[in-house]
Amino acid sequence: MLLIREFENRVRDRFADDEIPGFVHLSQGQEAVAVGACGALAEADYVTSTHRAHGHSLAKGLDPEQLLAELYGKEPGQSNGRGGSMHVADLEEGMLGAQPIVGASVPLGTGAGITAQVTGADWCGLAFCGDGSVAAGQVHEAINLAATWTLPVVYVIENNGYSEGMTHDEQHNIDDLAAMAASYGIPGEIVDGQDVEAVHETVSAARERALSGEGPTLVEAKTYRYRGHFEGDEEPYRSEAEVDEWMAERDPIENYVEVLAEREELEGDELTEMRADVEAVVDAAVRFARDADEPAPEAAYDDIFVDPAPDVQRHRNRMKKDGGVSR
Ligand SMILES: Cc1ncc(C[n+]2csc(CCOP(=O)(O)OP(=O)(O)O)c2C)c(N)n1
Ligand SMILES: [Mg+2]
Repeated sequence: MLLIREFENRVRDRFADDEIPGFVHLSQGQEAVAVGACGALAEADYVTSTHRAHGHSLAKGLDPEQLLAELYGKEPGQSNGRGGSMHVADLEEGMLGAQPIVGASVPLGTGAGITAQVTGADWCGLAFCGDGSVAAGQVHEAINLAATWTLPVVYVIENNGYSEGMTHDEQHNIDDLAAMAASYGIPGEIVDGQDVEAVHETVSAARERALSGEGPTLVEAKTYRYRGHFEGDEEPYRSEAEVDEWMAERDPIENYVEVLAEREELEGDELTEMRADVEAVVDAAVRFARDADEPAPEAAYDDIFVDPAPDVQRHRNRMKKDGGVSR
């Protein structure tokens, strides 16, 4: 959680200084969901993510230097700098991809479940999605399919109370999104998304259920994002007091530090050392990303479909007034 928090502090600052191109969406405040959920997974499991993917990526084990290089659009990034913040993918680490299309992480997670079932694999898929995505049609289709086919998938809704500038009530007619689970005939679990151990426990049980052939679980983690929807968001839809209150009362890191201290599981300088280690890791990541090479201009056409599929071209020709003769 410390690594995610500090990594995103750097992303915030480097973005403000024009070093990171494109858009960035930070997940600060939601670290316990990413860490609790990914910590419950095995290395072989696959996750799918959203436009707010840095925390999920780091928690799944992606290399911070490579991840920051990807955000910088540099060649050593996981997608060779072609993806950036909203398209991070690393198949070796089990990260099937951040999806900027709201809701798209869910059918991708169902797809992982189909693959696992068809191949008889002993891993499962976990799809993160936001509260806003639950209002999208493809999300219901994908969860319904997984429920009907008893696929090994865990769906984790990060309910941070906002979908861009829309509040929960402007978008949903139910208070708890986990209640949707009843319509698919699967368990729906509500968990405190600021409590890393609670998330870990809930997702562990859901994973166990998935792997034992009982099918998917819908987990709703109630959480909060500290930063705007994107960096630069003026946030007219909420008050500073609301943000301050969550930061002061419900911070997942500070609260867990207290829990560990009470249990005497955090001793002496351990926390200070951990913070220093994290600083060193993110400092190195910034240096790495800054110094990394840009992709070569001549590589712009690598990894893309240059020629349209033959069928598409045939249909397009039929639509031309001269029947495509001029081609
Ligand atoms: C299909 C689609 N519609 C709209 C958008 C624009 N958009 C990007 S993020 C977002 C809000 C998503 O809210 P939520 O799912 O709650 O995720 P959060 O941003 O809170 O993490 C919207 C509407 C999009 N990217 N894709
Ligand atoms: Mg949201």
